[in-house]
Amino acid sequence: MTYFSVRMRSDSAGQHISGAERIVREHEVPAVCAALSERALAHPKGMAENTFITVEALAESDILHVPSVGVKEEAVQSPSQARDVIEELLRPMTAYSQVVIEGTFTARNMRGAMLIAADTGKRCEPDAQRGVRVSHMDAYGATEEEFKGKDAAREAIVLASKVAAHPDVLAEVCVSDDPAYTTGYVCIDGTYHRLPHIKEPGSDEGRGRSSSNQGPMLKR
Ligand code: PML
Ligand code: MG
Repeated sequence: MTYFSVRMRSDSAGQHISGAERIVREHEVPAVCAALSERALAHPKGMAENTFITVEALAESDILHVPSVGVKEEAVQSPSQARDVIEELLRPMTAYSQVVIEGTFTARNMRGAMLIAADTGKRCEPDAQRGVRVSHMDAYGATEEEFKGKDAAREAIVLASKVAAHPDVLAEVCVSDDPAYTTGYVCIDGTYHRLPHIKEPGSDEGRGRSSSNQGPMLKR
């Protein structure tokens, strides 16, 4: 059976507005294209001037099913507490946890995520401004209804599950690029630790990336 990857990204004046994607059956493609383009037009960051939708056929045999990460809500009250939780979780993985944390909060204008080597603290992406991007993913059995509105957490869990399934990824840290969205996460050992108040509302932290949503990934 053929599936289709449907991906949307939108921008205004060169600034990323929104990105989202699905993997669906042929009969769902038109409705999903409509729903994703509506999302770009009605985005809290402003109506997108340009929306790009890519539809690609995927053979069922090319689709890999991986388990969803477990979710743990952390009782975090402030950005500094969030940093402490990230530091505590990363410390057993690398001597460079501060490099990862600084990278998460200070990167600007990257198009993808950083990939940092756990044993050196050095970046590994061939193009540092582009970073690495995670794409072609969806929740198995997700329905159109569930995807009507933006559900940032649900989409982030799908992305984090794909990242976590890679044997060389030890951890992933995320701060949203949406200035109003102040919940982030660190995903490590198959658990997605949700961190409310990871940044102050209105902060441009997390604006380092465009549509990939995730911050540094720590590579084995
Ligand atoms: C969460 O609510 O669990 C974190 C979601 C991060 C969303 C990142 C984004 O869409 O910009
Ligand atoms: Mg986003």
